[in-house]
Amino acid sequence: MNNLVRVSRDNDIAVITIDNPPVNALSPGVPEGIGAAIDEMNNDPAVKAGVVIGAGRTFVAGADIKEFGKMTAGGPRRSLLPLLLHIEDSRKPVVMAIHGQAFGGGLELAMAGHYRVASPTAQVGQPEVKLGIIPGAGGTQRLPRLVGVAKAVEMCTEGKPMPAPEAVVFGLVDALIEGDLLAGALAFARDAVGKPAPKTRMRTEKLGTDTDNDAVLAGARSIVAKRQRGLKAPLAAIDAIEAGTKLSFEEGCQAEAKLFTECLFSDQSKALIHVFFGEREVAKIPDVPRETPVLPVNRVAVVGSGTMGGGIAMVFANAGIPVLLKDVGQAALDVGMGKIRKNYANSVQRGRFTQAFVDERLQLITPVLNYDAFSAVDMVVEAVFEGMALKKEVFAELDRACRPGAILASNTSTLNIDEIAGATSRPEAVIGTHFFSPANVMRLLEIVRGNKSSKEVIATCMQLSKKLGKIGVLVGNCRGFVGNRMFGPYRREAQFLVEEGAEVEAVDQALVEFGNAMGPLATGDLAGLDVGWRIRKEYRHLEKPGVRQPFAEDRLCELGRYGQKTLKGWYQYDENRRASADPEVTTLVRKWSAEAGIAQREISSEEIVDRCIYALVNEGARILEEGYALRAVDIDIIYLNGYGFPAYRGGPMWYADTVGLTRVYQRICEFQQKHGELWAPAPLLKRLAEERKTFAEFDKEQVVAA
Ligand code: 3H9
Repeated sequence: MNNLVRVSRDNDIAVITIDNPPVNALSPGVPEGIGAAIDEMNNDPAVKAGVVIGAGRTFVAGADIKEFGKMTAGGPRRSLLPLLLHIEDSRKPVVMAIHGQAFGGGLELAMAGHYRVASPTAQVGQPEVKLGIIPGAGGTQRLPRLVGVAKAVEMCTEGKPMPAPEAVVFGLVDALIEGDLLAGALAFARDAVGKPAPKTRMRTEKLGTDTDNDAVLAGARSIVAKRQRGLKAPLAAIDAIEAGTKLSFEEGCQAEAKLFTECLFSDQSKALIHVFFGEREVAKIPDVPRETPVLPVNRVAVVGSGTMGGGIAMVFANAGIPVLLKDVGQAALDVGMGKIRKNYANSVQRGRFTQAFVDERLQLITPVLNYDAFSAVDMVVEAVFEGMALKKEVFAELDRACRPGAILASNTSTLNIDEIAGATSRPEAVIGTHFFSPANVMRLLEIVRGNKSSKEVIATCMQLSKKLGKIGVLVGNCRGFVGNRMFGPYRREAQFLVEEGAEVEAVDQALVEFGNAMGPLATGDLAGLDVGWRIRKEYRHLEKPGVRQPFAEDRLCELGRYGQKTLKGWYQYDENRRASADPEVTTLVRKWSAEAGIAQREISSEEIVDRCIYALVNEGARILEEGYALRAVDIDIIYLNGYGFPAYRGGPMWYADTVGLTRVYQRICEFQQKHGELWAPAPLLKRLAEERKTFAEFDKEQVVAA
């Protein structure tokens, strides 16, 4: 035994407690401790059965993910399989008592017990696929034996948690324990004494026939190919489960181990593990420590009931927070509320929410036409039309209407938050909360720190983002903040490529094959090409003379081709907004390029990807150096959650690390020679390339410096 696992006695039952905070991961020492505890139980004649339970907030969240990096760097490979066989072969029955989560190796551990009982709020799952791996401790072999092949495939490919009550229905959990879990588990264990203890690996009744399984597995492979395009782990999980249906348990475990190792050593897994820790890292702000006091956010208001405002109101309502939705006229408010109702109705239709849930949420949204009730709210999110004069007017109004201490947030995507804060007498209360469209769906929330935003306001918004189901990333106040500032050069290159001879579809296709959810030109059509056009017109005076600027999109806008909303943009659209290539666009762009003297040439998909993605990386490096993002990983998390960048590539900065910064830098220098100053390499990129370092190493240096 060791201090990570302890054994106590409740009369004739041994209680084996795993105590490895914060989540009882199976770090080195924990499996050894459990093994020793099982031995102690079996060797003690006074003990008749055992209960395994987790201390603290959870059962076991799985293998220690930090250990994977050590393994792939040449460290020892630890297998849990022998321990799990040891538990399953225990002479005395073992009851696994689950609260919180039994995830990954935690569920594999639980399945090796003879019985599983759980608190009603517990969750079980095999989320390994989200880390680019598959269950590696017999999960692909034991799970189908308990829940059947189809459910096991679903759990291992999607990685979603299953609530305990559902786990009972599927036979994964034997009983729910209301009230005290340990007391219930002890009673269950006493009842099991003297009865034959079922070993999961010996069970075959749910394994199904080859014919049934072939159909299930083929169906799952085709779903994965569509929904998890480019990901290797879900397919590997299906292969491992298939092996379990055709081979013995031992052979199935061998097949699983081989596939697990292949996945673990893949770039995809390394990227996804980077994302796992990155999502947690972004919550850490060096000068806003965890213990910073947070302000209460129990009632909020949203100003502006347009698409963004309505979506933001839904986000708060979905989190159970009452929200006032304000607009200037009844007609606008009716349209806004109508859209919210329609969105909710669609969610009910798609089975995402129940009607009762939606009814409750709608009750939480109160449409209002003035600021009268604003004195009672803790936070306001302004989401009016993107214009500085209007924003200032609204903030001056909020300053008058809101109580001291209320947070005044702006959903601006481009404007200067300090200038907005200047319209109030309390700039310390002002902050940017940049939601992404559709706000009720997209996970990203850029939290824009103004010069004077107080630490309490920052800490509150960071914490609130989690409550809202968002991932909050703190960014600095520069034009476009982090996400949109980088998106500019990315979309600029996409346009340049078309102006130089690439087909519109070829540009989008290359980036979709890279793994992006959508190509840059199709994204422009979706968002509305006129949005960027208007902004560019406003900022034209800032463009450096003699530096090449893209023209195709502006010209398309001059022809009224604004994208999907006008059914014409880079593509043409039918009435259902289905896109097809538009030969007119090709003709027009070729003509404009000839007039501008731009030589036409064949462009490879490799060049398309390099130009667009390295444009992101170069701008990202500038942002990092200028301090507008805290770490490279913050930029990655922004791109994965707000811009459809493929998670299995880890984000643009991580991707650049995997390519090698020297190579990225050299390619950028080539582009600079061919295409001019817009491609001047970021000084930080140059330095890291010369020092043969990575952005990940840069992040570590930052942490040390802080
Ligand atoms: C696996 O099991 C493979 C097996 O098949 C065996 C193969 C041999 N390891 O998320 P939180 C840290 S693969 C190490 O903020 P919450 C986390 O980084 C694993 N560390 O809390 C954070 O640290 P910090 C399969 C872990 O309450 C702290 O714990 N399992 C692990 O919002 C708190 O985490 C999974 O993929 C871990 N396994 O959520 C489950 N888990 O404070 C992954 C967490 O320094 N974990 N940490 O930033 C989760 O889904 C959530 O953490 C959980 C709690 C829902 C459990």
